[in-house]
Amino acid sequence: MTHGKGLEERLERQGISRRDFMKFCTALTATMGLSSSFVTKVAHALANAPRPPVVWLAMAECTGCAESALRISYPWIDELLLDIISMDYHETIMAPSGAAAEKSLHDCMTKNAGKFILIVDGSIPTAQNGAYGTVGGKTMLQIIKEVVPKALATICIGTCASYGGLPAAAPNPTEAKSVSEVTGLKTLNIPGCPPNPINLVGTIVNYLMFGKLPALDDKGRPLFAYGKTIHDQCPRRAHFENGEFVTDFNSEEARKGFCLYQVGCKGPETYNNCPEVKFNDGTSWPIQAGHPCIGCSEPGFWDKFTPFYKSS
Ligand code: FSX
Repeated sequence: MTHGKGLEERLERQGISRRDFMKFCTALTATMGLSSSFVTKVAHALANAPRPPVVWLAMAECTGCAESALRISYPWIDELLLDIISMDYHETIMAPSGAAAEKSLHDCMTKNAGKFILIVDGSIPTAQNGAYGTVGGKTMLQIIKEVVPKALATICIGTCASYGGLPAAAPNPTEAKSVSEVTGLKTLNIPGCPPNPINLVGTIVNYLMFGKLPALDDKGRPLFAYGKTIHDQCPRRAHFENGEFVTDFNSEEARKGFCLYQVGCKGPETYNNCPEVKFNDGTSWPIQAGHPCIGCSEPGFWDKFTPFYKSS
């Protein structure tokens, strides 16, 4: 199914001009690490590519990931996201409920076996045979083991699905684990608590344009978004010498209070593109607002990075 001009017309009806749309495409192209010559191709993919079927499963989490993806950044990014994919199952936003909702999941899996993209947020409780999390009478553990092997690819959105995250923090009474830990299968991970929705859109557009998922690092994260540390991109870096960063926390800038390392900033060990893409329509991000990075997109978050306000 294609929608061509239809997407732009629908956006216009909501007051989003072609200029706004192209501005977003320019930002998205840069986020994806592509040159500006790809802007029109990105716009074309958003407006014309066939919509892949998508199943979105919510496991043990706070719903911050879905809120981040569907509600906050760019007032109309939710429309765009729902326009470029065919969301066949998402418990929070789908109209059917109860048995009809479960039938939608079953029908999508049967009709599109091996062809649908699975998005998962939240980690999987495994204690007591998965009894700490159930949906429609099945444990989350059962659902994940059933659905993941049938998908074309699994995208873990958020640190919980990617690496265990907050539900897996000590003492982890539910024995929460990541999707790849419980299935033994590789996943594409878009960590962050919450993650930035533009990295999900960039991953999907990469698939629409090139027919494959983007290149990943050794932790399953798209390199276009997680290729550099927060520190390397941080406007508060303490000190430069001969073009190279020198960890001099007694520098004038650090003394003025610019660098947040001494109050626990985990920017030097955290990979993410927050400084470039920011949150809330590009308004700000934690370090800009004066708060140290807490390492939320890294494996081992939360335990590995606490106490947050102590430098490691
Ligand atoms: Fe986890 Fe997401 Fe943090 Fe919350 O779905 S990554 S707790 S923002 O909601 O999973």
